[in-house]
Amino acid sequence: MADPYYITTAISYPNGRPHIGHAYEAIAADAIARYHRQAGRDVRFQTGTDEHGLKMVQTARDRGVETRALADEMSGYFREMDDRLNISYDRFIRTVEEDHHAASRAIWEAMAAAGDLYLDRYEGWYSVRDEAFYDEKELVDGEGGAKLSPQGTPVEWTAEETWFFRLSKYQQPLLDHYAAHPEFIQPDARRNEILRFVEGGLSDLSVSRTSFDWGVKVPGSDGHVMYVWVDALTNYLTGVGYPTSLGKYWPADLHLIGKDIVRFHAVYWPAFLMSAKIALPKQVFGHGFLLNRGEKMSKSVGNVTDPIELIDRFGVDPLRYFLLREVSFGQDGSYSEDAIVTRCNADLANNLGNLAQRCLSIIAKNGAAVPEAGEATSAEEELVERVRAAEAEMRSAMSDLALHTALEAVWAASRDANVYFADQAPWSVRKTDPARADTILYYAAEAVRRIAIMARWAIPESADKLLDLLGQGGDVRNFDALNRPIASGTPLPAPSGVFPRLEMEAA
Ligand code: ME8
Repeated sequence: MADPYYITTAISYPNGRPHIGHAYEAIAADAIARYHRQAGRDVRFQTGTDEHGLKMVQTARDRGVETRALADEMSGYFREMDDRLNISYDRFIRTVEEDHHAASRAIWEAMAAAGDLYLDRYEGWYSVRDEAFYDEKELVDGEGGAKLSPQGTPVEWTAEETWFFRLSKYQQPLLDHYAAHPEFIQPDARRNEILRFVEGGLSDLSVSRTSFDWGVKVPGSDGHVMYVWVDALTNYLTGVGYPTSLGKYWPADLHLIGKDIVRFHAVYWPAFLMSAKIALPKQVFGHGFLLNRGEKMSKSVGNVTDPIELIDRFGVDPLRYFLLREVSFGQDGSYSEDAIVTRCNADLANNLGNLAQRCLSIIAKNGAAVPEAGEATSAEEELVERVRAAEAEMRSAMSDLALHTALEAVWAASRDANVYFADQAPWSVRKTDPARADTILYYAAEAVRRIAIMARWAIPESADKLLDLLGQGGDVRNFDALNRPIASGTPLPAPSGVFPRLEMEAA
């Protein structure tokens, strides 16, 4: 039986349409999910939308629509974006779904049974934009003396009767867990922030609201709905069948989220789980933010990028490749039209695409089947060695979630294969030594096959096209197929370009 691997993204607030930051997270999680599938793991991948909370209520009110109607419409756009991006989710969860409400009630009851919930009056600061409570000492001064959250969002004074969760009780258990499992929070910069925060002391957390009713009803407590983060985090359990069972996918291997919501995932969530006596996820990874030409995206600046526009303009795989290759995974990254064009033309069109095109078009004119390989010279041995080394580097980088480093290694092999091809010049060797030319073409085709398999988790559609052109069936596209070389005599279809050159838009 294959080893289970459960990966989740954050579930997005559907109070507006998705932006490129949402696309980035989906792409990164999808790449990791696909990588593990190719490596033979039994992968479960969940994403979705987080539809409760005051932000949804207020946005719907501002737009003059029902909250549910807003959620339905906007959640649909997130799902459409995922489908356009080839996100291979197993479930797209919506927190309005009945099984999710049942799971949320169950974890609530488990926390109550542990004696960790009590009624009291909450008075303090709340940011609707972040859906987060903040201690007075965390607030910063904004323009005109306005108080802002540490994320720079407006806060309002809130006073109401609510249920509290005994978060303070979990300070030491959390610190012990972080110490015993240094990999629990990654990257290290995020881990250090959380350590400092928890070491500073934890106040009990307000976990229900009475001023609105859009959410999961608190069992046995009329007028209370759960604080949106309680139900939102529980989505990870809903997806594996909780409370009926936790199934084979729990504990999750990876919660992939953005750096702004690490506190919820690395402090509140493990505390809820400890209270409910459920095993903790293995890792929370807080990726960086995407910046538009180095600047934070914001509606007021008017630089929020619609991912659908980028897909229409550049294509899905170029966009995926750019984001995965260009951003050092875990850090912030910047995108711009010229950076996308430059990176994709260099690596996709001029490098891998060029090699495949040249090699396959010569083969097409000479029998349209994978040629026979004669004896390898040191040039072939070196090429084989480099491609193998790239595989080892890719695997090692991926075990640290260094997605960009993994792709860098694969593309270094592609560059080496291009150099091999140009040096060996099979088109000219053919005039004097056709058998030697066949050997060169065989090794070049084999290199393209391997590179396509190694790149497939990042650029699935293009890699599959390359593998189609190499006559490879659907059953030989995973990493185990790297151990079996391409067979001479495999008939090949007529070649066609896989990576069109991207053009800059005329100024
Ligand atoms: O936080 N670059 O939802 P959300 C990269 N509902 N990632 C970004 C980004 C950017 N510019 N902007 C946002 C929520 N993100 C909650 C999550 S999970 C149980 C509940 C990331 O729609 C952000 O960090 O505000 C988060 O991981 C995801 O997009 C959804 O953000």
